[in-house]
Amino acid sequence: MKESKYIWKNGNFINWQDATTHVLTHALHYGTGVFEGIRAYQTPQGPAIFKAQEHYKRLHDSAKIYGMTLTYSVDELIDVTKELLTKNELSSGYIRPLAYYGYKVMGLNPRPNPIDTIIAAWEWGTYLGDEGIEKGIRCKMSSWTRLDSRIMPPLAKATANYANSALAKMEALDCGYDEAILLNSNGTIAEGPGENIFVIVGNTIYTPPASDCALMGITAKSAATIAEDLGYKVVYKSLIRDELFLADELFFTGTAAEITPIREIDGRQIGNGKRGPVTEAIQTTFFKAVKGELSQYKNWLTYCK
Ligand code: PPE
Repeated sequence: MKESKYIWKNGNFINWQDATTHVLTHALHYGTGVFEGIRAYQTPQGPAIFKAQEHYKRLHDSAKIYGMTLTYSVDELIDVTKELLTKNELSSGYIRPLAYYGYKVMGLNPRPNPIDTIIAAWEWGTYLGDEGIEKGIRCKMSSWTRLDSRIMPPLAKATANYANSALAKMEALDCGYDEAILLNSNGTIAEGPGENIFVIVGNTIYTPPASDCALMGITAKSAATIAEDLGYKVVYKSLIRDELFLADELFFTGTAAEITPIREIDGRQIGNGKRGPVTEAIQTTFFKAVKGELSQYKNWLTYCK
């Protein structure tokens, strides 16, 4: 990965190499942390953070679900992020805030430990490959089930949840695919290990609701807004695997994945096996919006200066 100069930790900007932690850090053993993934894009007015408010609000929501009280407010975290991008001289990049139980005592109760907060930012290109963004990727239906709220809260972006995602990701890669799609414990479609999924049939676009154990994606919401503005109908409903096979087009959304078409699932071609016209239209608008080229979406961006 491309290292930057500084990482912010508990109020201070420290050198990237010095942002280390004790091996008995609570979160390292028990996954007791909450995090975010945010992108900043290059715009004519300098780097702009995409939906900063929404991402830091979700960090606070994740903490609330886990009974954690964060040290820094949404506004404080946004200010730090602006400063971090500027100090690191990043014109665009990926931002990773993380709040976790640090080092003091071992044992399952995290609360006696301090909560440490960090924000890192670095250059990060396409998540599923430049070719994937244009041509679409190949997915595997995972043998792993997406965690449900009786086991782990799927709406919290908590570090522990990502062991489930990592298992699904590794399985898909080991089987020669680019990415996984997970069912929930009811057997309907949940999402990818780090992406929401959209299913296009004619002029209607379907995506699973929160109750199907999908993270409420911020990119997903943006894609849905764009789709509606382009004249498509967006419907949140439970979906079965068959509906994916029979879709005209499929795409993933995510901060890292942005908008990535899916061209195949388990050996079955989706639609015409390429990025479809609806996906392309949404993608094109999305990339213009994040780069500050469309005034109607300008409130999605927070500039550093
Ligand atoms: N579902 C999951 C499980 C998920 O992790 C993400 C983001 C999404 C949906 C999309 O949400 P949003 O980013 O708000 O549109 N996954 C983050 C982590 C990826 C990683 O590999 O790390 C991300 O995209 O930043």
